[in-house]
Amino acid sequence: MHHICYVSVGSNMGNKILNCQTAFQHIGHLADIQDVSSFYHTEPWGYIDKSDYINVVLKLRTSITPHKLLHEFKKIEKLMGRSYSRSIGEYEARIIDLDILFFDNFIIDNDNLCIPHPRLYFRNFVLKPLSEIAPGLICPLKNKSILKILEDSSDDSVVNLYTH
Ligand code: PH2
Ligand code: MG
Ligand code: MG
Repeated sequence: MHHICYVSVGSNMGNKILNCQTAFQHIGHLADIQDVSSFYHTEPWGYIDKSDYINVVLKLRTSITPHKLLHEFKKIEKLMGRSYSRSIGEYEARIIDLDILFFDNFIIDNDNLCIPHPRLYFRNFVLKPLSEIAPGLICPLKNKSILKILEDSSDDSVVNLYTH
């Protein structure tokens, strides 16, 4: 049984593009990477005075379960040197962050895993790259397309196509 999954990849430390590309290689061992959005240079969302991010969204085809995928993503984040010292409610700089956005049309609401990702509706850094590769994808919770969610979002944080 195969599943289609959308993943947000972000980095705001070190060589951000290279960090994302390294993550793609690791993810490629778990899933078929079927599509990759452009890289976006994004304003830090949810905090002030932090480094800008590079963000990108992937479309995956995989036979593993959402919980297993989450577990594997945490392993990749650790392997790549991410530290987790943040206090609750605060974001810290990260080498790599891998977040599951959608997994087929599953709706999961556990302590450690929530799909669709609960904050995607408020984040241009997710909605812009996602709308590039999946504008017509319907969110199973909102019953709206990604394009419509982007149009309806009031986030005004800056998200630009990355150019060298
Ligand atoms: N991730 C966060 C918090 N803020 N801002 C941007 N621009 N990109 C991110 O990936 C990001 C963020 C929490 O994971
Ligand atoms: Mg995140
Ligand atoms: Mg995360």
